[in-house]
Amino acid sequence: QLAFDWEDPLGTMDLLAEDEIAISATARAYCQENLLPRVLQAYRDENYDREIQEEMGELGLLGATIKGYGCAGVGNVASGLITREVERVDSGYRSGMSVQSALVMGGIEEHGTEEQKERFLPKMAKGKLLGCFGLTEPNHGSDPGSMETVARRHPTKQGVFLLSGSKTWITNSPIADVLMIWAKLDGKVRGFLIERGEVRSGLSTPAIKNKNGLRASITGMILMDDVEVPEENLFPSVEGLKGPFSCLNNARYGIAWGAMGALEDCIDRARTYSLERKQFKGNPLAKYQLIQKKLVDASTDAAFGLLASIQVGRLKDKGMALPEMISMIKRQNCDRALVNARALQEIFGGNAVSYEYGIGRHVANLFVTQTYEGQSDIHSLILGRAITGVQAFC
Ligand code: TGC
Ligand code: FAD
Repeated sequence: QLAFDWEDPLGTMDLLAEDEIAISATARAYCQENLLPRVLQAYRDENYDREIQEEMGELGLLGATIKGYGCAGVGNVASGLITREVERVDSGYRSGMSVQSALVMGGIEEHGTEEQKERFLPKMAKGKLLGCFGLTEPNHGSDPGSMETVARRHPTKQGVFLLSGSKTWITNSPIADVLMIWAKLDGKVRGFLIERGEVRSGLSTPAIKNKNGLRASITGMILMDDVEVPEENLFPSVEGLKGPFSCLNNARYGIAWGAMGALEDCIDRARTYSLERKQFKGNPLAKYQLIQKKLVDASTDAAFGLLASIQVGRLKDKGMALPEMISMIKRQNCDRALVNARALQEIFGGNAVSYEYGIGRHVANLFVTQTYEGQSDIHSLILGRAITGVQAFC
């Protein structure tokens, strides 16, 4: 007997292979049993538990699409399903994982030498080495092409570069072992890997405290004053912004999935609350049409967002996903998740203000997901350029 399933309104399970369903179930069990019980305290204390990366590593969740080097080698839809489950708990946990997996491991896989891959990827896959991705600077966020961080050749030591400049709003930076830094060498953007354990001077990574969103992840700056980096830690072939942007394609794709996980959790929480909370003659809030409409709007956007993510994931597996497609799902899913989460928050009345109900945490987090990896209006301009052929950035 077919029946409408409010948790999967458009029957997306039918589009998934058996192994994808199994991977999603494993990720869900881990996230609900191990991350959910921690998140309230972590969010209150603004604390990121470093062990989470090792737990994820044990389960094969880190760098999951990479083939070899101790990684699981799963498809892009399976990887999206993992991301969705992590962000169902909290965007901050997904952030820590995305930076490790999509940005740093993905960047090394795409641009690194064979020696760099062997040196870093197996330990990163186990969560033993933690990475961060340094692109944004205090004066250049949406426009990283104007970055001021520079690399120059050491005046006396052969095969050594000196990195100077500052990066800000960098997820994982205060605790990262491997810092992927994008800097200009002879005027061209190049990628360098700083190994914290090898640095003798000139590097500091202060945490940025008192955030009002993403409090369960750790964020900081990267301050560099002639930090020595050996030549073997330079990406040898990639030059220009396509270096960092190709890493961002993978991370933006993951965020599109993750935002749907957060929205689905908001729907679940708001639905339960609306059935339990009674106002006016003992009626549950769920009986009122305005409440129902909020739930319907959110469910529809979550279901459509999921379908779009699956489609782009299938194309990605075939090497046919274009950056513009990823911009479209990143922008749409983050925007719709934020708008709907904000509307669902109203269902909780005054209780929405309490940490215990979880909805305010998602709303605050979803503002950040709409902002990082290209703020939504920036993705509008990327898509506007693709549609009209005219660029409107400046
Ligand atoms: P533009 O002229 O458009 O492009 C410069 C070069 O880059 C190439 N390119 C891409 N390559 C691969 N994938 C993409 N998505 C690419 N987009 C551009 C392009 O082909 C060109 O190559 P070439 O060979 O001709 O040099 O560059 P622009 O300076 O005009 O860029 C404008 C714009 C808006 C597209 C870009 O700057 C942008 O996307 N800004 C947003 C910045 C951003 O997303 N920052 C993210 C920082 S990392 C982060 O937020 C991590 S949060 C992680 C977490 O905690 O989860
Ligand atoms: P700005 O570039 O100053 O933009 C401000 C506003 O102006 C935005 O709304 C933007 O859309 C708009 N705007 C800018 N230019 C235009 C234009 N031409 N036309 C119309 N509107 C425009 N970065 C990293 O490199 N690594 C990380 O790990 C990382 N993690 C982060 C974690 C957190 C918690 C946060 C908050 C940010 C993180 N970021 C990271 C930085 C993030 O990518 C940037 O904040 C983002 O790219 C926006 O840059 P900005 O903050 O400088 O804003």
